[in-house]
Amino acid sequence: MTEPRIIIVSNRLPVTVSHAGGSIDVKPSSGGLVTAMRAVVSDYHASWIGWTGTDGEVKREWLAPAAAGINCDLFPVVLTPEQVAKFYFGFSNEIIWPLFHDLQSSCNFDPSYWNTYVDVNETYADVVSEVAQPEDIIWVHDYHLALVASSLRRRGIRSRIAFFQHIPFPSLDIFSKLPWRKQVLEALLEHDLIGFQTPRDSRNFVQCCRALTTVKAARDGEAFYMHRPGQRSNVVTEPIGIDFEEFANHAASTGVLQETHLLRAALPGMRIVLGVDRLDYTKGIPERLRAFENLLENHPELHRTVVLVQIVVPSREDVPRYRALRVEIEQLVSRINGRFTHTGWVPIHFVYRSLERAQLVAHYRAADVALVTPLKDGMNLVAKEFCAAQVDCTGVLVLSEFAGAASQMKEALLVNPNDIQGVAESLHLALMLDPRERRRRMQRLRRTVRRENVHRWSESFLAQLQPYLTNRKLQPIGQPEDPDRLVIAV
Ligand code: ADQ
Repeated sequence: MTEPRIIIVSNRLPVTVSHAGGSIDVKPSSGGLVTAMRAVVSDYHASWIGWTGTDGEVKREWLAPAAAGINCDLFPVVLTPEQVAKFYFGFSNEIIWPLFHDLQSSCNFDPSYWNTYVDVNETYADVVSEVAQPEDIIWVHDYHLALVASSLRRRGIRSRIAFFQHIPFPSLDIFSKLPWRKQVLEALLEHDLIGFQTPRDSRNFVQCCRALTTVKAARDGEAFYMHRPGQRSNVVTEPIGIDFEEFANHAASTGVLQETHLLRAALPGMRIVLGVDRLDYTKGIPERLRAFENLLENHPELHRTVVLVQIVVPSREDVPRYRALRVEIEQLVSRINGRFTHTGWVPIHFVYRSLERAQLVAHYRAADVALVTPLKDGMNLVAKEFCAAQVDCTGVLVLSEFAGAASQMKEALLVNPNDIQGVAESLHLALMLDPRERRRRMQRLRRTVRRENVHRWSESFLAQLQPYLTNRKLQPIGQPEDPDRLVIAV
């Protein structure tokens, strides 16, 4: 029997199309989901369905060179300008994104967003039903597409469907604020397999289902069986990883080593503290800048010896809140630099653009400390990429306890990103840490990141679909023999 094909469905394709001045530009997309999935598509016979980021025309043949490059067929979803406004900028970015990152006061529960969200999920389901064969595995990604599986089920599609949530899943009291909470949960329960980044996210989801739907939940270790007559799904925790070998080998390459020397030579005698983020208010960039300011305030002996290199990749620039964040960051950088700069020493170097992979890896290698302090984050791949690139094991990771990565990366210095003084103290500790202790911590972190890599993540996640028969109305194989053995609790 041939291997089933994996149909990846995500909001964005791994390529972005733009129509600039009458010509067509096709570029790689950025962001954590795309980075991770691009690394694993070649492990499978895969096709990828998603939007290309434009509301203009898209022809499949324009995507062919990119598809050949990642060894995966690409199928574009076409959205109208109104759909982009209400589905992407509206429902996804003004409701789900802030709510699921515990920022409910930032939500705009505009009722017109929901209808467009339903329509656009139907549009994705239209493309899936054209592309997928019954034996294919359909793998839906993230909160933009919570309703695709239920639309496919209504069309009678009985293929195996998995869902992975890259961002956090909030607690019941926060999730309950969503006016369409029941519809979203009911739709998610149409998947055979539902994966989350951390045990806390899985528990939150199950607790919401138990409180707001009629489903019964049974626990077995860290997995949950969700069942009601004629329907069953498994909920699992599967923390996403990175392509460790690719990052580590790249970091050890001559090209990156040269780039690293150039970076260090440009900052002679300096200890380098590094921040790397997509522009987003969940990443805690202003709080981090204030923590660095606090360090300089309380430790004048560090003046002229340490710099913060903050790299920000532009994101969602059409959204006023993101534009305002950029201005806030620029003003803070300028104020702090104005306050502390001496001739020959500028404390904060702010880079606002996407970097080539080699340059990014060189920054990871050159850094003495990575300051990864999101206010809340599903996982955070930057923390893992930094460790993979630390081939000399000389760097220290300071990591927010609210990043999903914190549940795996215990040898980092864990901080509360809202505690400006606490972050400054941990940063000081990181800079002072004895080289042997740095090495010990980094070696352990690298072992974890190597073991829990992105290939293992996708294999292990998809393997949990195996107990299911293609026709999900049949009893799944591998159902626990003695359900009483399971703890019915969350
Ligand atoms: P993101 O919120 O996009 O992902 P993250 O996990 O940090 O966040 O990934 C960002 C990616 O962008 C990294 O791979 C990084 O290398 C890249 N990047 C960042 N700055 C860059 C720059 N200046 N130039 C080039 N590349 C840059 C979402 C969730 C996360 C989750 C991922 C994967 O919000 O919590 O970890 O999905 O599941």
